Amino acid sequence: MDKEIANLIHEEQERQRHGFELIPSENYVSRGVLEANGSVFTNKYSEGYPSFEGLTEWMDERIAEEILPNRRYYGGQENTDRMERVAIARACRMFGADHANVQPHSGAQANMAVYNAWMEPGDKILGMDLSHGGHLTHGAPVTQSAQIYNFIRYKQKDTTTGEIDYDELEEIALKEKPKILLVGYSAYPRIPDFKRMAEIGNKIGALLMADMAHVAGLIVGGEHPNPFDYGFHVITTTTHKTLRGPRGGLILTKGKVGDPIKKAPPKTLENIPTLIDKSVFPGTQGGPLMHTIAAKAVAFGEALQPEFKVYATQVVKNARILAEEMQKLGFILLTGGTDNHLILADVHKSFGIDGAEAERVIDEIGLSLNKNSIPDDPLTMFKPSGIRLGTPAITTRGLTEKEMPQIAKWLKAAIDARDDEVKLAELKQEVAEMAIRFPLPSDPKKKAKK
Ligand code: DSN
Repeated sequence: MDKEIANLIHEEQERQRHGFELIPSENYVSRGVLEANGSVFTNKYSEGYPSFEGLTEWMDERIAEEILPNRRYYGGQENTDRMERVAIARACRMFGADHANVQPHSGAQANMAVYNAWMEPGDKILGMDLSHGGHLTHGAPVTQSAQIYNFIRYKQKDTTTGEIDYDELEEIALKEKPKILLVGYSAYPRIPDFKRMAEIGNKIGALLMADMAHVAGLIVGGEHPNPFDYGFHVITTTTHKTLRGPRGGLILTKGKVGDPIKKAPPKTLENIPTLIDKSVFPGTQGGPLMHTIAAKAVAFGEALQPEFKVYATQVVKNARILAEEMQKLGFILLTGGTDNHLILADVHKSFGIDGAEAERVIDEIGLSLNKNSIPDDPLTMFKPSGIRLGTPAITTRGLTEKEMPQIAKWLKAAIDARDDEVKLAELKQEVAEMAIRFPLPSDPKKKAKK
């Protein structure tokens, strides 16, 4: 119907098929997720919430699918209600949460909704410094969150190991008494000490918030600690990274579930689920994207299957081996390696090239990754010292430890051939030849010949 856009969709599909995605925050969704995301639920307005009645029973039984009186502002909700309840039930089961809000349009919206639920303008929040791995929405000066709230920072003590300076963090927390202690990062290859963080936060009565956008799928797959096991109160995440769903956000909470339409309850930790529901809608969002929630539900269903555990284990194994192979070829890695799905390399120190140039030449051969600042980067945001890459997407394509040495060799070869267009074209051909042997999970399966 629209040739111009259809052609661009086709070209993007071909780009994805003929290359490999190494951006650690991206993934390839299943056909089921793609179809739900493109479904007629996109036509529906569903401001408000379904009934939360029987919430704990949904976790084990199918009564999530019963039609119950809802808390919506529009009619025609018999299917959206049941679908959103299934999504909530699956989200709670994945993380062992008491409640889930599946409506945030993105991770940024999820974080803003939590801040808005718990803090007043000007209140303090303690999070990781941006250049040490924190995210934009953790108070980068250019964001709205930084204009409203007062962000204070902790850092890594030693960037060769990635160890966080917990003593400094405790000192800052006791002095500043932030309302929220925020753990969770976009460019950090190690696992934080959730127990120590929880102890520090509890000393000052802070809300313990974990932004697990990058590692959510690893938590569900048993390859990363679950902050709820250490007493955290809130987990925010995106749904499209290691969790392998549609682009979107999700908030998981511990506490007592109340009625989001009634007057706001007192700001206590117990009331967090309801405070957050009210903060998502009507606090910070309007109509939820019901087609995206349907696709989230499909992805959550997939993540609850035993195969997803195998996937998460392979993601971590692939990242470890890729990191080792890169080190053999001279890449200097921040923190000396990885414990999760992502790798941060200082290409400036390794090869005298900046991260933007490395991103460009590696892209030219069909491998996508992103330039990234390193802690206290001597270079600029647009031409930083580092590159960031990871294995969630290539593991979905079916790559295992067998293919990791080749990926590392291509990364180094592209950097070496940065001024040699002929060599770069040869490398692109090699990448494409391997990539087409590993179809996208959403590609139609070829029928066996009779
Ligand atoms: N933009 C995401 C990332 O790439 O890490 C974080 O939201």
